[in-house]
Amino acid sequence: MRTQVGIIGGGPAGLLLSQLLHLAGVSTVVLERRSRDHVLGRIRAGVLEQGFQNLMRRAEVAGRMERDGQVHSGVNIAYQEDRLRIDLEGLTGGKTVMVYGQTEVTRDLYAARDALDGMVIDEAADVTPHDLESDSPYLTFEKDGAAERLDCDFVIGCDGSHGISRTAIPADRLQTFERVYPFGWLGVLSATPPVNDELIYARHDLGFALCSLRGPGLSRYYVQCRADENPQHWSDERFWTRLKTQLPAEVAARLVTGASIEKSVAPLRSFVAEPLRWGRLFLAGDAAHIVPPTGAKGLNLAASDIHYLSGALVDWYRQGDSAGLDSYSQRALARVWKAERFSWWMTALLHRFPENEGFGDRIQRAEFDYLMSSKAAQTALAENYVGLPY
Ligand code: RFL
Ligand code: PHB
Repeated sequence: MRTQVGIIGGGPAGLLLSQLLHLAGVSTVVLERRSRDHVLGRIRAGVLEQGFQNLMRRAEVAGRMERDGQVHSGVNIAYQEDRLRIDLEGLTGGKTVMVYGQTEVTRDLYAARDALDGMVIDEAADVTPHDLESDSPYLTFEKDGAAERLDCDFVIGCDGSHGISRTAIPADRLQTFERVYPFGWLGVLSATPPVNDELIYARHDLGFALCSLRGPGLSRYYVQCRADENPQHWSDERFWTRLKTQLPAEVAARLVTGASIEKSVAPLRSFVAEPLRWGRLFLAGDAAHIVPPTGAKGLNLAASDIHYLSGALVDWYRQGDSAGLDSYSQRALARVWKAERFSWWMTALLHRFPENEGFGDRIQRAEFDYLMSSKAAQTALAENYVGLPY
């Protein structure tokens, strides 16, 4: 097989890139390790920045998002019983976020690739890149037990945090930066009306909690847990009791509980690999960087990487111009590090750090009190939450 751009990973980053390149006349093949049902069964992000929404429009996949997504003009932060609404729209000159699940984004992208006869090969095993330093790299993989080879001009690693593309870069050519947090998030999806029409991020003595949503009858809640927590040890009742305890009383009183549809634990981690290029290999999305979900930035960062990278590849194919490819790593990383900072800051503000009792707790409280009293601090939060410019 031969294509122009070989993409490893059929998550949002890989599918979005494939769709944008296709519309610009560049051929792609996406190799995805899992089955489509598995990919579409993952419950992940829910908050889309305007830059992400614009990319969906450019990719001609925004129809359902425009119809079913909810525009949110504010977000709430609670600290014990105190509550603060951050007026995203008012503080950013009119910017908002869209609540629309990553699962739906991925479904829309798959539908669009299918409609254009895009080549997405699922259950591709043992995907391995070769000759990345040459002008003619290729990928080998196994499909239905048969060995396959895909020749291409470029290989794009969109294979998430546990992918193989990053490991193809020699260790002495890659620098990594990491912070592992001593906790995780236990998430529950339930077919219950959301407790609030806007998100509530809550800090309580017992730890962090988040009330999010997917639609009028579908709620997504999280509570801070141990990083190695087993979700099976959490009955629905145990989860609801913990969540209620950690929310302001007035919110807890309104909480409608019900059977969970999905329950999972996500460890919290910050990670960046530099640079995002080695020869003809480019990394994008979670393959290159991870943020803790507190700032709602992971999926949005994958999208801004794809914005830079798709433009750079199109310039190369249309005009033979390699400037965009040469500056991709530096441009993307500049935005990545700002989102890393914001996600780290939100995480530090809102979680209980086991080693932090005493001084650290007081500093967190002071940070929240400052936020309550300062429009400048709220503006800084709002401008990061809606997404820094591309
Ligand atoms: P993905 O989605 O992980 O997709 C990578 C794909 O690559 C496949 N793959 C391979 N394919 C072939 N060969 C291999 N060797 C492969 N290895 C892996 C995988 O099967 C998969 O299909 O990465 P991508 O596309 O970069 O997208 C990134 C986002 O998924 C991620 O950043 C977000 O989900 C993070 N995130 C959030 N981001 C936001 O912007 N807003 C949010 O509100 C938000 N909330 C969250 C989140 C992540 C969470 N979890 C579970 C970590 C909430 C949670 C709980
Ligand atoms: C979600 O709805 O899953 C969600 C929302 C906001 C976050 C993280 C996750 O910061």
